[in-house]
Amino acid sequence: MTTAASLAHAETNDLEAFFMPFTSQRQFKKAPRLLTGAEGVHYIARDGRRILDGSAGLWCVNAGHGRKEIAEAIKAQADHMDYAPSFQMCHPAAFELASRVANMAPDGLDTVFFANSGSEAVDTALKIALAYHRARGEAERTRFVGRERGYHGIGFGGMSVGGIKANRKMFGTMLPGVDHLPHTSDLQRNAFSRGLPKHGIELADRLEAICELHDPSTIAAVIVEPVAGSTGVLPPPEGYLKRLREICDKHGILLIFDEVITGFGRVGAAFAAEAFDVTPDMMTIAKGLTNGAVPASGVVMGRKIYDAFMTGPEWAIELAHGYTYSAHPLAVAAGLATMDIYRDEDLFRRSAGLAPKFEELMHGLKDAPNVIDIRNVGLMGAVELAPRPGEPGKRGFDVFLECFEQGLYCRATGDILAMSPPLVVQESEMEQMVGILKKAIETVG
Ligand code: PXG
Repeated sequence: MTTAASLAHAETNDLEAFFMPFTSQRQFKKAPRLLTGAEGVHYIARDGRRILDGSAGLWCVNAGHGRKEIAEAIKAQADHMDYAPSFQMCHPAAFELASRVANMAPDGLDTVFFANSGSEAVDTALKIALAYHRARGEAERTRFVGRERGYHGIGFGGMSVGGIKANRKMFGTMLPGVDHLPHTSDLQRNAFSRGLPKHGIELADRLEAICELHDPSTIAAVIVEPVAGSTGVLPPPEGYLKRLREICDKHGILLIFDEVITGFGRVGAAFAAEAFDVTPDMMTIAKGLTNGAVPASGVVMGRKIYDAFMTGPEWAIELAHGYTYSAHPLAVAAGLATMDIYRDEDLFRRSAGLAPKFEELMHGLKDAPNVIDIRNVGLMGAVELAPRPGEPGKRGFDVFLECFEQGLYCRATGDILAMSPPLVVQESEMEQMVGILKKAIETVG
């Protein structure tokens, strides 16, 4: 019989069959980093070592690992009803989760479409933008604007509006009609910023230039992460998101915030939209929606978008879009249990309360070797290292490996180390995490 305990101790003797996502396969398979347990802010490695989780998994385990309430909710749902379709049928809890999320979202965002991953949520939001304009008689609005260094997952839509070079260049074909705003990293003017950088609001004005170039009536939507995550934590310059909002409003363009990382407390409020007081027309959400326990994502939008589709005969399908697993019962059960934890433990406020200490700790790395920038907002932070000549990304990868040796899991993106601990982290655990990161940066040199 396979039990959790036997799985935890299973010997893995053939790693070849799994083509791993975003992984250096050959390096990994020579020296695999296998995790077999997780609890609170720790992973347990296969050799029994406790590894601090400095990244909340992949920015998703906001309430910490091993939450019994979530596991029990998933089990109860699986015992009761494993699966229910959400095409022309549904189950009650799906509506409850949609309401809970809508209540948590900024005023005016009150309708949720469910999908399974951030990538699917992004593709869904882009498609809804196109269909919304079309439904209102503005079918010529087909263009999208993303941003350099943006990450919106790896579907064709998300890859195309995304701006991480490495994720695009090996595939060639992209969605047509996409422009990119400049990224907001500015090490000359903003290095070692705490919170939102002072300089760069004018970068939002590039949207006006793109509007002039194509005529704004051809642009369906602008999509940005309120804080760019995967590229190495780029908080928005002061005033930048408001400026984007104004330009979108002026030209009838939908503004989409990709809150896959920033949602559910990561920046000290339910959503970045709330933290920065800018309300988009749509928000994509995933990760923290279920605490990472079951894949789930969604698009949260205003009633005006939903209502635009409610034309035609009542028996007709209003939006020809959806997934077999939209609002999957296990995901919904995990989502509801997760929402309870966020509420009962007041985790978004807790995140805001921890942020100053996190900021102080992260900026304490300033004098470590090769550090050229540190930035942070909420419980997201990054340390940027100077690349080794001719080997961009190698120094960051070496620090990542050294961290793991020393008992910390964090994410490396190029030569940037990103930290996003679970929101249940204790101050002493943040000290340990940043302490290991410091030692690793010093050891690697
Ligand atoms: N949008 C944003 C803003 C994301 O961060 C996605 C969409 C795609 O989500 P899915 O569920 O399709 O992966 C993401 C995902 C990292 C890292 O360490 C970040 C993500 C995924 C894996 C690793 O930077 N973000």
